[in-house]
Amino acid sequence: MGFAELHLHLEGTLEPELAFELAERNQLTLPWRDVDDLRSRFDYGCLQDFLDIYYANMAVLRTEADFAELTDAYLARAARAGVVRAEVFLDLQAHTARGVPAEVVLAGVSDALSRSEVDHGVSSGLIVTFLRHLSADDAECAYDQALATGVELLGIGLCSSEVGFPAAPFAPLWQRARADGLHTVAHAGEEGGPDYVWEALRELKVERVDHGIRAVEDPSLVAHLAEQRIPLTSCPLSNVRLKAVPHLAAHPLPAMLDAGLLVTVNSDDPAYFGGYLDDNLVAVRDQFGLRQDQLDTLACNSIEASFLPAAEKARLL
Ligand code: ES4
Ligand code: ZN
Repeated sequence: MGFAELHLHLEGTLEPELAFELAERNQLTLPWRDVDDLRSRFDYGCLQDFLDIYYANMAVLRTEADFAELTDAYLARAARAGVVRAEVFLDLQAHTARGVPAEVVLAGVSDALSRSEVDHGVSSGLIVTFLRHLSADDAECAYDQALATGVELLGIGLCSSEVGFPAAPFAPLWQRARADGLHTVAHAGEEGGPDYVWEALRELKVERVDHGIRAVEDPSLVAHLAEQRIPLTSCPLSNVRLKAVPHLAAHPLPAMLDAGLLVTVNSDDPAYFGGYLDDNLVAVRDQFGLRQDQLDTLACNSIEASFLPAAEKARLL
């Protein structure tokens, strides 16, 4: 059975080799000597350490072709990982803020996504993610720009620095997107505790929670998530690299499965965290000795948690 990848930042699929190739093509200088120097920095103390490098590397993405190439490279790799459905995140504001127009970004990404079913056998959808360290006004403005391009969106999401940046100010935008017929998600409970997950559910009324691993610290939240079948898109290798967990053995994935949560495995920023969806699955299978029926549950969960229409889900299950 195939997997749906539901927590994947397109910018986080920028492999060092492609970053240097694009830098040369666009006559830009990256702040690293070479590919090895960049890779040597992939040992982060926390989420912010990673985000600093992630935003710096994005500077090389300038043209429609750059965005299409990045997206297509991910889809090709995802297909090899067993992905049949990809609902991908795009940090639009990180590009418009440095002068790349929304039309350029979205034209490149949507061009690659529109070919993905035929070229790679991967059905796809695009979720524009807003940066929670910027204002809600900035997010509204980016949403307007995205809609103005006419590119079809599957949903909106919230990401970037979590702790100290409340989600509540974004509630009007989430309400607006829902009224526009879009799906809504948000990162919560990665570095922040269970309160951040409650806030995403109560204030933003999200359909899915990205990460959400710290929900396990609050039994009443676990009960609510299980009862409502609200999906949690966990990213084990990401959590290890960003020190959200001290080591893989301490990851709550088995506890989440045992609690009957609709948990999925995803790769987050695979170029930065040591692997794609298949690498994440192998890591948790080997660490926890997951049985085939548990791996099947993860695959079924991912399809169920996707935003595909019911008939499409039934076809893939
Ligand atoms: C992210 Cl791991 C993670 N957390 C929050 N925001 C992000 N953007 C890209 N990766
Ligand atoms: Zn993420």
